[in-house]
Formats: sequence, structure tokens, C-alpha cells
Amino acid sequence: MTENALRPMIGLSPRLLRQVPAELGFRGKTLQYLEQSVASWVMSGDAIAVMIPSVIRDTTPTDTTGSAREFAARLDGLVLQGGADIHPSCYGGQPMHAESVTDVVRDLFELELLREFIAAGKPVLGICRGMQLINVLFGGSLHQDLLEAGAARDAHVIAGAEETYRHGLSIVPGGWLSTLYGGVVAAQVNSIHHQGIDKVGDGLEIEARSHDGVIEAVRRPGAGFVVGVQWHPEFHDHRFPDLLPSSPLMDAFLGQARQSTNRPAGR
Ligand SMILES: [Mn+2]
Repeated sequence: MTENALRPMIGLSPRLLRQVPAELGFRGKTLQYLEQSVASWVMSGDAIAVMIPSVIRDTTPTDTTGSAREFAARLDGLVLQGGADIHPSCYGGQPMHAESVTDVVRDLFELELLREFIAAGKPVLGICRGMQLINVLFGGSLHQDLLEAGAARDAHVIAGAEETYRHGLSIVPGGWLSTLYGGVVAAQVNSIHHQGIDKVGDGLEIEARSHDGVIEAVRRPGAGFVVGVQWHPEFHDHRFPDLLPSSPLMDAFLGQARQSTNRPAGR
């Protein structure tokens, strides 16, 4: 890098908190927030991270395309955090669980961001719900509940053990992910989800599955960087040395992001 080179600036889409605890003092307001592990993970890779506020108010899209396009033009990559279930209407399904926590406003905003960052040739990385959203963007569908659908043998989330729950991962031999990890084909990953990919999106390739067959990583092959992982690499830190290291994945993502930062300062 030249001495003028800028570190990549990575956009993180927010989680939305609509029922704010009274003690926080935001009566009737919606909060947009980051879970700090994901920002720490991005910034551990010699990048800076910013949150991209949702520009959709309530359920009315407000100039989403223009704003999302400008974020995509100015930032060097996009990371989608985990969070609430994706509303089934996004993939042509009917909600099977009225009690499910969904937020279609966030769904629409993140789909728009994904579309614009991919169109701009900027790398995108989806974590958990973010992987599922990449799948939906490319026309795929989801199991609304893995166990209920018979798509998993074991639960992929254990209440109260979120960060410490893990399962086996089978990485496709010879695939992009396995190559990234020096040929590794078996690992352990943190798992916190009850939904998962059903129909794989058009043009996406499966890079890894859980021990019981659930799709845990997808990637769009070819130029660019469109990758989603069902596990939480941001929680795979020094506390859990037995889990798949998270830095090769971030390094690969930021390697792509740096290609868009190789321009003079003051752009
Ligand atoms: Mn899992």
C-alpha cells in the first residue's frame, strides 16, 4: 500500500430495536444498533467500520434505492449481521408461526443494500440471518424452522448457551472455503439459528454443511465476493480456540474491499 492508502471502510447494517426497554428512555422510538463483536471483528482486520442507518421509516420505503446506492458507492464492503427471522413474504412463503419475530422493514432495507453493493462490485459478507438474506436475494427459500421441517436432526440453537453452542461443520473438499482454510474439511462452529436454507438461490454454491446436513455456507462463484456463513465468526475469538478461526474469512473479505480503496485520498 502507498502511504496515502486508506484502510477499507466497511458498512454494517443495523439491528432494529422497536420495543425499547423503558430504562433506556426512548419511549415509542426505534433504536438501530450494532452488536459490538461484529464491529470488533471487522476492525481487527485493519479496516474501519461504520453503521449504515436504515432509511426506511416504519413500513414506508423512503428513497431506499438512491441512499443504498450511495452507501455502496462510498463504502468498500458490506457486512450483514445476524438477527430476527426474515419474513417469509420475501421469498414467496406464508408465515407458519404468527409468534415469530420478524421485521420486514429491515428485510427490505438489507435486500436493497445487498443489491446495490453487489451491483457496485463491492464485497458482501452475510452472517447467520445475513447468509439467509443473500440466499433470498438470489431467489432461494428458507425453512421457517429446521426441526419442524425435518431439515435438521439436532437443534441449531440452545437457549442460554448461544455463544457457547457449537456443532460440526463439513466443508466441501476442494471448494473456495476449504482452499481458504488450507484444505480443512472438518471444523467446529458456533451455531445460533432455527431457520436455514431450503432451496439454494440461483447461481450460489454450497461451501459447507453442518454435521446433520444443514447448509452452513454459500458463495457466488466467479469474480467479486458474495459469501454467507450460517455460523457467527465474530464470536470465534480467543476464548474458543477449538472453533474455525475467523481471521482467514475476514482477510479474504477485506482483500476484496481493499481493491476499492486503492485510490487517492480525498476521493
Ligand atoms: Mn448451525
